[in-house]
Amino acid sequence: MSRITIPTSPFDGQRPGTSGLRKKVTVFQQPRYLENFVQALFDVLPDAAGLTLVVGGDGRFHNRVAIQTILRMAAAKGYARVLVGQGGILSTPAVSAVIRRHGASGGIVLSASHNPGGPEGDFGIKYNVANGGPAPEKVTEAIFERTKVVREIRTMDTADISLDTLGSQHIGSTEVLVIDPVSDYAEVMRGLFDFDAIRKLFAGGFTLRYDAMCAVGGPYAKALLEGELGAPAGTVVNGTPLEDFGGLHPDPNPVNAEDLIAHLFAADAPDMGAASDGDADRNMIVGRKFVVSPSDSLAVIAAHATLVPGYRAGIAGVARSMPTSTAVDRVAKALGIPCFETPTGWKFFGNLMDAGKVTLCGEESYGTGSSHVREKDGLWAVLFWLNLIAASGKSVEALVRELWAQYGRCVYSRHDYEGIPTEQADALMRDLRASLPTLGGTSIAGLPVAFADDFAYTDPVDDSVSQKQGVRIVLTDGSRVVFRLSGTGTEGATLRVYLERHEPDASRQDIPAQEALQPLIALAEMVARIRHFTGMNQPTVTT
Ligand code: VG1
Ligand code: CO
Repeated sequence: MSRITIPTSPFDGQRPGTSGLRKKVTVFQQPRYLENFVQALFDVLPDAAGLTLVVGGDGRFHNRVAIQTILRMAAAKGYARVLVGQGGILSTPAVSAVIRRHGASGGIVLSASHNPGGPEGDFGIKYNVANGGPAPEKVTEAIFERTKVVREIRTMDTADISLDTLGSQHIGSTEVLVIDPVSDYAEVMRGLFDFDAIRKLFAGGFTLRYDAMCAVGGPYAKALLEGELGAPAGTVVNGTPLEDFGGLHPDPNPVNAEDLIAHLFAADAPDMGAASDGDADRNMIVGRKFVVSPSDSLAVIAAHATLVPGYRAGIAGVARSMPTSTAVDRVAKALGIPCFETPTGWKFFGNLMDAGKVTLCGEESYGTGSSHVREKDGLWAVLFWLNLIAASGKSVEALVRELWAQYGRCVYSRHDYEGIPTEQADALMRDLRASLPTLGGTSIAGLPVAFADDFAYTDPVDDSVSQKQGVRIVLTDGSRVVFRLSGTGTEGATLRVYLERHEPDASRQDIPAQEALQPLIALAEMVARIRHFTGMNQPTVTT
């Protein structure tokens, strides 16, 4: 059993996107593709002597193969200890919890999150730092630079270890500890929520349907909801992680989780519905015959946080990604706490949480979380809602309607145009950016534009600057249209168009979002010429 060095040459395009490096499984299956990236990562990290690394993934196709490769390389790097989830399984928020609870120096998450899985699907890898959160841009950029010059892979010539047996094994002098994927995470949840109150809620007949979408959220949801909180068996559906997610697209929104929506709109609908994504960091909350927008969910959580034991003392501040609706800003203002606006991607929240500036964060893309870990956390959000319902005695719909009554409704929608040839998407953004200086103060499609810019962010903690984070066109009444290209896709480009309009008039708050947003949809087409550049007459996905 010895260290070996394998010669290699760089692969193009190993730049991490919004959340790690994501490519087709077939790309990752190329000899040395994963190894090069991991070597580049290990090359930019300091010496690993005495340090602990956490490794786990969402169980998708290629997960086990990748984990064995990484374990051997981690041993060659010289880690004292590697903690790996049993079966190679760890949800993204669980990786974050394990890093923090065990004082690890970092962790590797194997997931392409909400992207489809299976041999024809996607795979991904992401590095999290010692605070439990995604590596900041300066680290991901350093890794990318290193991938361009990597020439040798350092590994061990050892057999695979058993990922299914709990306990300690060794690769060289590195201890590999296979851990229960749920227990650390469950302990964090017990410390935050009123489990007794939630138990009483279920005992009193409250019904929930939690759709884990055949992804990694299943074991966590089953253990906590059905195991510990007394929800009846069958509350968690699609609860066994499958390598191809059973062919589902594990992206919890009303389009991909249509089965859940159908159940919540049926005559015998449960009181609440919920779903999580491939790596269980996203969540969708649904009331009986009532869909909750993620931006509203964040605002409701912020407004009532002190009803939950872990947040009883109040929240320090909130943060949202720029395209997320301003609903939470309004709540923050009323609470007298700061609200930060960051670029898209959870990595931008880490500094704010470490500095104690924010407690809660969220994104419009079905991501919500708090400083209990440094990732968004799907089941945490579901438990938060259950705790709020238990403590307030109000339904999902009532809590959202109360928010609208007090602050007005931020009518919101996202239009995705998927699979655009990259050159065409780039041309659209280039033209749009070029037109920005002339838009402020004019009227487009009859709507008065206050300003138009390309969002840039200066991190208030370390002063790092991130440019070109999305084009926004803001009207004089605060309505907005935002354009950006996805940084998580693996095929062509995806254009995301985000639409927001504030509706204070209660009598107009039930107008369907697409109808209420029609003027902004027209404006988006006029300024960006989406049809011209994409050849598409309508979005591929509307949420
Ligand atoms: C998308 C979402 C973003 C989210 C990211 C990772 O990124 O818009 O809000 O943080 O996915 O989520 P993009 O660049 O495709 O818009 V997950 O659950 O896939 O790790
Ligand atoms: Co995810």
